[in-house]
Amino acid sequence: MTIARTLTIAGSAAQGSAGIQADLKTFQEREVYGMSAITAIVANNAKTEQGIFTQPLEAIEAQLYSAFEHVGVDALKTGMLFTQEIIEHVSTIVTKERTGHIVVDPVMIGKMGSQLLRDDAIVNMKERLFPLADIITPNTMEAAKLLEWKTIDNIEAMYQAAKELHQLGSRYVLVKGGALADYPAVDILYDGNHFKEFRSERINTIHTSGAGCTYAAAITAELAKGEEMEAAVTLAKSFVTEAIRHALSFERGIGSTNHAAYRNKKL
Ligand code: PXL
Repeated sequence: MTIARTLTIAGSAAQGSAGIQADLKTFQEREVYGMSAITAIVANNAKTEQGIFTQPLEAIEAQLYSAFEHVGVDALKTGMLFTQEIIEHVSTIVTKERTGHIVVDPVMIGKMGSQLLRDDAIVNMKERLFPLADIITPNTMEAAKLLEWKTIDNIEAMYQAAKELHQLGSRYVLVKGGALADYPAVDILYDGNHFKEFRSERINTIHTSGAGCTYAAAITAELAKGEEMEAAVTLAKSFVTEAIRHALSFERGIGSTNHAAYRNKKL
């Protein structure tokens, strides 16, 4: 039996909702084979002084080669890369391996406030990683930061941002508007010629940890299976909308998106 193969290169989110954990759960739900290369361990905890444990470059490299050499990769996604050195190293290896599809989720700050990308590494992400990407998936905050704009707080600005971000070299740009107040959840996909809007109703919940990771992981899974980009984003948008609609509260602040919700909806 064969199965589409996916790899996430990202941080481990110990509380289980985001990062590697969200990606692997999503891969499983979408029936692709999931692999991981952990760049850092994020374990925010009031009892410890440190919440981020970056992995050595050799450990990241070893994980990447395990995936590429022992299994092969049809599509990969990057999430938390944190430092200039990690971005440079991952970009070099990914270029050499000439992998299938590449989804770059330029995560910068987690829902719990963890810093996931150092400020001095934004330039490396733009210059080294974006040109390799089939799609980049910034939210409005990340898009503004990438473009050095103050804010993006309306849909017209999202269109303009998609246009300008496309010039950084990815095949597609998806600007995600989930954080825009007073609008439905609108995302804008741009391929350099055409725009396409994806809309879903706004769901009133604070339990959205992992939403961005889950969305990008679902896109990665569909691309690995050979779907076209628009179809991949359409499916992924439904997947993440259901994950937010049926989000999990653990009654201790922000809870988790529910990765099993889309499957249950289909039953
Ligand atoms: O949701 C963004 C995110 C990505 N990656 C890791 C995280 C988080 C949020 O907490 O911890 C590792």
